[in-house]
Amino acid sequence: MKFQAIIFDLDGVICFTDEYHYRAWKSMADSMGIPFDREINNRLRGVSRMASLEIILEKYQGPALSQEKKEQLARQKNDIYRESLKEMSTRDLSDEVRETLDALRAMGLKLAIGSSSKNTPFILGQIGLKGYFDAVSDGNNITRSKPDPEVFVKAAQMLGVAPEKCLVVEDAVSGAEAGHAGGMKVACLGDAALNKAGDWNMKSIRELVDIAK
Ligand code: B16
Ligand code: MG
Repeated sequence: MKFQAIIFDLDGVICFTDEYHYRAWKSMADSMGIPFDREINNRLRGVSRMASLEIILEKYQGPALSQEKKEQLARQKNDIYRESLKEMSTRDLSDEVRETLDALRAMGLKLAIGSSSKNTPFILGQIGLKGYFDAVSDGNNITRSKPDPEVFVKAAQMLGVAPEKCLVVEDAVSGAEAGHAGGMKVACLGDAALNKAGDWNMKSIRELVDIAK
């Protein structure tokens, strides 16, 4: 087999919390009168909370904002986002994702999460995947966000697998760049696949079973 491990992004790959991120940022931006649309939102995929805020503030035209105010705006967004997460359940894990994960595991592959999100443990609990992965590397154990490879390099280290034996699965162009920067091959879905950012650009996550053979 080409790979020993698969490292999955979370938002936009395992579950579709990306829509909740969009709505929460939209609500924060509207409250500040900042123009924000889905095109700008695509630039936030895989990017950390504070770096996402800076991208949104590119369109802000009012008086300079203190660091404290910025942290308050990020908190405001996260509070709205967490309310949406509370509504999530095992129904938010699709059959195709669950069946693909189980098929890959049955092939003997190690499976990990590599997400920029600090909410990763909460989300995994909500969708019934707490304790499922062999390693979880997320926004709580990194200092540099995607496109820096840190989150994936740490996941590979936790698994004890060399980067060239890891396949990263991503929906964000920044995440695909992070995987490549870490010396890994990348299979893309969604926005990153449309932008042909991966070594494989998939229509369905089920394609991983053939890619990993
Ligand atoms: P949080 P991923 C990323 O998760 C999201 O794509 C990105 O939109 C978000 O800003 C980032 O997590 C941080 O999330 O505010 O929950 O810490 O795609 O890397 O799984
Ligand atoms: Mg993502």
